[in-house]
Amino acid sequence: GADVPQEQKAGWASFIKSLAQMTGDLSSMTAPPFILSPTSLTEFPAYWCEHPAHFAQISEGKDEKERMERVLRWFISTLSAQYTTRNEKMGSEKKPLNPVLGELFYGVWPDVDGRGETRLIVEQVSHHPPITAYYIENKKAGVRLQGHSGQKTSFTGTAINVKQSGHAILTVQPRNGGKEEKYLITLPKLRIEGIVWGSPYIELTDTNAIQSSTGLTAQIDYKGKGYFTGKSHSFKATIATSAGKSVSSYEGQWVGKSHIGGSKGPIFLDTTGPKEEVSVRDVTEQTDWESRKLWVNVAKGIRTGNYDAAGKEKTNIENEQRQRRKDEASSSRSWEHLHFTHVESDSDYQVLSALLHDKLTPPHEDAYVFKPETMNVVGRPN
Ligand code: 0T9
Repeated sequence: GADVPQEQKAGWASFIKSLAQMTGDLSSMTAPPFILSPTSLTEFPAYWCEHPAHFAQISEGKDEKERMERVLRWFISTLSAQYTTRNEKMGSEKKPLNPVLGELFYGVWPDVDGRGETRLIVEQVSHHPPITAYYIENKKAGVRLQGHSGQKTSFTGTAINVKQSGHAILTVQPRNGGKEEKYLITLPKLRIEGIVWGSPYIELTDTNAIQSSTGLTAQIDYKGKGYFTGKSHSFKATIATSAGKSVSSYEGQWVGKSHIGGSKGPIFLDTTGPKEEVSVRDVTEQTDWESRKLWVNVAKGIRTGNYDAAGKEKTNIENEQRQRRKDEASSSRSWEHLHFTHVESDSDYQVLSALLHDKLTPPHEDAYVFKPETMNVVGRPN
């Protein structure tokens, strides 16, 4: 534990011990203060759009192939935000705040250079296990993303393996007037390394896929140090037809440059440039269920090192939630989602996963379908 503060070394050691007993969901485990983040998991879907121009430009692709390539470019461009932001901003991966059921997060990327405004709506749709549903839309560009995200974690003794559950569906209305296209995005696996030292970071492993309704498939393979390039955070991707014929390939680092064809080919993407963080209304203007308002005192405690205060505030929130669940049970009412409707089997997923020919992908998955009529609803009555 070289990176663990002296007075928290014992706490870190016992946290690592308890990881060995963990059964799939470590979100509710207590961890030593130095590893706590003041940010809730409901904020994470914003990482899908820190390159809003790549998102908007998907629909400008002139044909199916070009649009698939743009989907892949946007997808790869999201990875450094999703998986390395905490290391960049806070020195290591940190344990996010575990959202409460019904927690909300709203954001926007403003219209710049006529690309259109992009809006983000997030709702915590399950607390145990934690599941976050999100909807991102750029109406003008004709591009929208709907998805949900959960995690199953296991401890190897030195690393945490995270299998992501859920999927996302990207819907694209081509600007040239072509037929609407859908893309199923499956999610990569991750490994949290550096646990023993107390400086965790994420490496992506295995593969994920993007399956288009046009028949084209992109497959992305991830490798860390020492495989394709000797560099960490590397990937190779191929786009293939439904007959399995390769159309194009890409390789490089998802935290840096990647190339078309081979490692010496033309630049496909350079993610080292600036990311556009989502704009969020000031806490003083937020409603009670919005993430930053809900957690404001806990976050303040964590930021200022006042962990006792943070702990007390967190307990208050948890007690209030427990009481709500009790009240619901005794009045036989159940919690209702504000922005999403739960469906047992996602019909888009069903169609697209059948095209994917991926034996590892189950034929059915549930989903949280965004209710378009709630697009302008901000917050719920208390
Ligand atoms: C969806 C993303 C996800 C959420 C986070 C595993 C993790 C919770 C889920 C998968 C986003 O699109 C992408 C990025 C980071 C993922 C988190 C990293 C992490 O450590 C947490 C888990 C629950 C922990 O807090 C582990 C405990 C900790 C001591 C290690 C830092």
